[in-house]
Amino acid sequence: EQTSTLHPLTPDAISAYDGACHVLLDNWTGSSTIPSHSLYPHQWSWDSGFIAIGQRHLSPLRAQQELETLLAAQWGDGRIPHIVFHPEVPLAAYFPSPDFWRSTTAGRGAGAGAPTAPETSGIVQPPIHALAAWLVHQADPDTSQRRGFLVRVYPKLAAWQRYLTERRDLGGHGLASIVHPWESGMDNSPSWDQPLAAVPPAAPGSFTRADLAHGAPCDRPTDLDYRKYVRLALDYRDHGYRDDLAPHPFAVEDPAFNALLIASEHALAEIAMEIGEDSSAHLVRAEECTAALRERLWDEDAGQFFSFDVRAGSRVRERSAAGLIPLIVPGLPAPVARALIDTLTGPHFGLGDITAMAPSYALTGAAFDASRYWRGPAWFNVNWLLERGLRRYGQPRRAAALRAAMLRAAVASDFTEYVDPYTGAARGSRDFGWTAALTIDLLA
Ligand code: 9WN
Repeated sequence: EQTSTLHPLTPDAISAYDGACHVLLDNWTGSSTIPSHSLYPHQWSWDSGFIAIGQRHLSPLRAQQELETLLAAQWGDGRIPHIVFHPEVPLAAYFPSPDFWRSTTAGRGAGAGAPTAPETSGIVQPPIHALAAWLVHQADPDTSQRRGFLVRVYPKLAAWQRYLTERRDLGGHGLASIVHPWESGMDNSPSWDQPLAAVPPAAPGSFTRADLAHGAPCDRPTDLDYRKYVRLALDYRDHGYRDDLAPHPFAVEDPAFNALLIASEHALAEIAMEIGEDSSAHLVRAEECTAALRERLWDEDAGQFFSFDVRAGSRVRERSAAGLIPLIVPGLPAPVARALIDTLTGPHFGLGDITAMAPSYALTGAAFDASRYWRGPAWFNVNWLLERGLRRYGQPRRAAALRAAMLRAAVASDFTEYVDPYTGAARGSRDFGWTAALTIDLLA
């Protein structure tokens, strides 16, 4: 295993690096990394992408294994499940557990090609994986080549992206739809309130939440949110997770999900070139998706992207930070990039002025709540993406300030899951995987 060279470090940076390494070592299970020992004791899909991006500086081999373990649970139709369950963890430790998803039970996941092992969920999360694989390769090309890393993961990543651009194009305009709020990774974002309004909640008391044993109720989604999450997941499960059969009462085109899809399509093109495959189809798809993103989700008056509710046929005019994440997409027209940066640094998100890290939802939004999960708190993965976007679109000073703020907040909060955007106070679980991993990436 090779450790990559880091920039000269100040004492603060050394302590940040040291603390983050401990979290990653402690959360490593032998083949992948859990987000948290308390709240999330299994492997999560987009967490593993962010974790691999940080882990590549510490152990490129483990970073490769992180992604390989996730991809070993890929379904026949190409989907990467949002959770890969560890068999030795008691069922009661996390809800919904494998007996809820029933991916390996005949007639449930089988129609969509779920593997016979391991147990997984049946929904997905944002497609950061090809981008992560490319960054992991670049950290140590020798180990990657020796292990045939890119050659092995490329067809799987290509099938994953194809699943999203083909089977999940539910709106028919060239964007992938999410069919469950958990698929966005931003579970209780106010952007899902409208599309969820007509979803009938599951009966109260028909399931037991495990999260409230570890998290403060005011930091977590509400019971009503959970009852709707359960209803949607059960309906999908009972249609064998088949996108051609499931009614998908919740179908939303999310700008962050699609921005990561585009960034990953560009990464796939790089990977294809590196291993001598044809990259042109990836570049064409990236361009088509970028055009669709702009046509369908860009709102010039608001200066940001909004989600599109496919069932209602209308935009959801909620200012989520998801609508700024397209800043990671290459080739945005200058006025679009400029407007996104203005929105990020203006009164709605307040970056660099009111807030040190961007909130997950506008400070000015009617649903803003500084504590409740994706309805206001600042998250490290979102801010890591924004930091990349600021650098991409010519804002190195703003990017450096955000980087410094993230490092301070990560260390002061013991690598917490999310923070109050006004005070930086820690929220959610501590020693959180991607917070530690992205700290290491920012220091590298
Ligand atoms: C449901 C693991 C995951 C993250 C998500 C975050 C949270 C799960 C939950 O934890 O979601 O998937 O139980 O709340 O919202 O982004 O991937 O860290």
